[in-house]
Amino acid sequence: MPTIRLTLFITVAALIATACSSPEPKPYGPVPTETQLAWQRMEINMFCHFGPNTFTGVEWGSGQENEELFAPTAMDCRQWADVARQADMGGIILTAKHHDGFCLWPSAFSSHTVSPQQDVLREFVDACHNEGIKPGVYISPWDRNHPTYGTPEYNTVFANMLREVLEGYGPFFEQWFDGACGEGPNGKRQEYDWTLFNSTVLNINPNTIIFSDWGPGCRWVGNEDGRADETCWSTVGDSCWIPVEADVSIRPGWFWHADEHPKTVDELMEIYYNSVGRNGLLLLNVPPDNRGRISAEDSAVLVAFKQERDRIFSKDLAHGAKLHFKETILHGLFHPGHGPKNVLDTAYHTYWAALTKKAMIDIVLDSFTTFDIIVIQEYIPLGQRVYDVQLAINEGDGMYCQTTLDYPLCTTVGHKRIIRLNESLGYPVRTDRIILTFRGYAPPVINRIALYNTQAQ
Ligand code: FUL
Repeated sequence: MPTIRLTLFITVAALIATACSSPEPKPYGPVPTETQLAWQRMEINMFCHFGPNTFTGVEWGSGQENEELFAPTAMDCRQWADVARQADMGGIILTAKHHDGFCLWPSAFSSHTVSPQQDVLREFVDACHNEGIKPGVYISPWDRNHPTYGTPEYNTVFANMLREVLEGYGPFFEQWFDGACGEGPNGKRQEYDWTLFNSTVLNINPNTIIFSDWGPGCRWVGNEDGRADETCWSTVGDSCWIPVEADVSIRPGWFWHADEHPKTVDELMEIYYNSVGRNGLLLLNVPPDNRGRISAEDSAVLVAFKQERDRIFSKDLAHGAKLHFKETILHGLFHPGHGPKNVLDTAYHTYWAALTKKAMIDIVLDSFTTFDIIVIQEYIPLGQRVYDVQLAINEGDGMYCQTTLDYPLCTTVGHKRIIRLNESLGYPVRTDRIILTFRGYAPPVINRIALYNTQAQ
């Protein structure tokens, strides 16, 4: 047998032996906790900035505002939860304390709060539970009101506030810690005791995702435009899984202001592609107005945003496709029970687990089909592995490579990658067969590949 064929034979035999001896693929690198996985799969959540700023027109209150200024005329937290549900957002995070220090619950640790009769946090949590929405909470460490801010004593005050909120109103699916650290009334900046803050939260609610600039539950995307990078890893170093959360407001400001208006559906779709479509979770701020309700303008655009996602993503053009392997015997090998056909179903826990770090999938469609979106999902319970994806298609008279190593279809995939071909290639594709080639730091594990046409009626 010539050497080359012998080598091929030995390689294939070794791969088959590997497949048979290790039927279940093992995790690679850091992986999400179950809580992080459930959080990532929420994909879009609502942020609600609400407080004295809603009535004064500023974005950062001084902390000296009169408590009576906070006077919503027709507050209805159930309406917030109802709007969130209609827009397919499974969680809402409320600013229970913003930088002005005003507490939306009657805290025993501050004199700058709502009255016990006006406990917004209570109404919010109850409304979320009644409407099947998960409540989350933003409690700003920066406090422009508290007399102890800027002294070591404040860290204890803040931990007490956390305990008071989490024990009295929790559990919360997410604890949001803003990174801002300004001066307090004494002109001093606080040295935050993050170890104390995080341990206080996790000792009370171990299943809370803690957001901050660096985690530990999830981390800030690095801008306030809702935009993740093209290359977006949920892994940090060799040992941490800290996925990205992309926050942005539906309006120019974080708080409601009478003269501001919401973004358009097209702008929200762009944000969606750049956040959820790049392995991030989108946290979309929808600020209640001075009545204490989400404005009709904002809820209308949110519902239209959901309808637009449904319109585009309800018809998977790869549904019912066939898969070819004969030309890619080496790259077509997979773990028993985890074959490539699993990428075509919608079940989350079925996936294709390749045996080689470079792996191909060859999808044959029923007929020539036009599409301008490819969605790919890695099965992240086994880690994030892929760093390069290439595309080749049948152009009618044979396979043609659309992308190259220099200009791959995408780099990272992660939980969800939505590739807009009009952006990456400059045009939609019309074909009856596509081959995707994945390169990973470990053999790729893919649970979904789908094709869509944004122009379809
Ligand atoms: C920022 C804050 O300073 C803004 O007021 C807002 O809360 C935003 C979400 O985070 O850092």
